[in-house]
Amino acid sequence: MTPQIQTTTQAVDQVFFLIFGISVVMLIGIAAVMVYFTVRYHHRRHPQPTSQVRSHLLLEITWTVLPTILVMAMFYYGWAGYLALRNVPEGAMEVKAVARMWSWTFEYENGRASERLYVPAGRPVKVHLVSEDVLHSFYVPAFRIKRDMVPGMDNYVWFIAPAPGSYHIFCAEYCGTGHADMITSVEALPPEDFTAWLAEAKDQAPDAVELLRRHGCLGCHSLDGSRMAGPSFKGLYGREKRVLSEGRERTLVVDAEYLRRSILQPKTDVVVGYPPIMPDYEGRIPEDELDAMVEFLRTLE
Ligand SMILES: [Cu+2]
Repeated sequence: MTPQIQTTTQAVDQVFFLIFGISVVMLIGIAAVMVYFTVRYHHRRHPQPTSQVRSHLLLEITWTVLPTILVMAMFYYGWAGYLALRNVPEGAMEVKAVARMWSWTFEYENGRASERLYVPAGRPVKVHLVSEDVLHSFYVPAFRIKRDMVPGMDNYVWFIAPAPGSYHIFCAEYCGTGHADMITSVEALPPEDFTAWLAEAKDQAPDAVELLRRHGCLGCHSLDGSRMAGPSFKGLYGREKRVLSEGRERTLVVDAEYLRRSILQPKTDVVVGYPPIMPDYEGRIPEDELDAMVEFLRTLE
């Protein structure tokens, strides 16, 4: 990597402080002149208007040209900063960020997936933004990047984590009940640690819990019986549940067939007391992974 790359943090901060600086000078300057004029030209000192000036060409030009230069400068640096955010440096590592109600999955080029975004420190990372359901927004305050994730639309951000450490990722677009649960992090590792992390577990098949996490199930369903946006997985299998099917309530016993149906078409039989908000997973989960997850849920009775 070239050491001269400007980071997104630098690109945004420079523009921010420029505009902030201009604003402070204007605020203080205008307020000071206003106060001075209020005192200096108070009507008790000047009961009658004394000035006969109708227009003043030089003044008119000055207060037209100066602000124009100022706002054009702000525009120029703002545009340059925007381009810096859109032009990904060469050699960036590519990752796919998948957002859904209400969890994140990060997928790497070698097929590894994780809930947190692991990156090598000091290297540019390009993040492809994919939403599986509604509007979300990928927001990392530490790197000054925030970009909406629109279903069906390709988008991206890039950043460099300057040093190893943990940096917050938020969803910055209100996306429903579990919106506040969409907190995760960028975990920047020293490059050699990252390479080791990426290689590890590459060949071993993900276990069922990992699959549940990867497909976002654990964003709404707990494994320990605690109540989240959806019913807990614990103690589900084999129990009788009151469900709402096409508007009428009925009782059914949770079996493998019901679990399958509730993943693929969750709105068919919704457990009473929970809103029908889970998205359909029809066609989005490979058959063998679905089997593994259902099999695992049966063991949680
Ligand atoms: Cu969201």
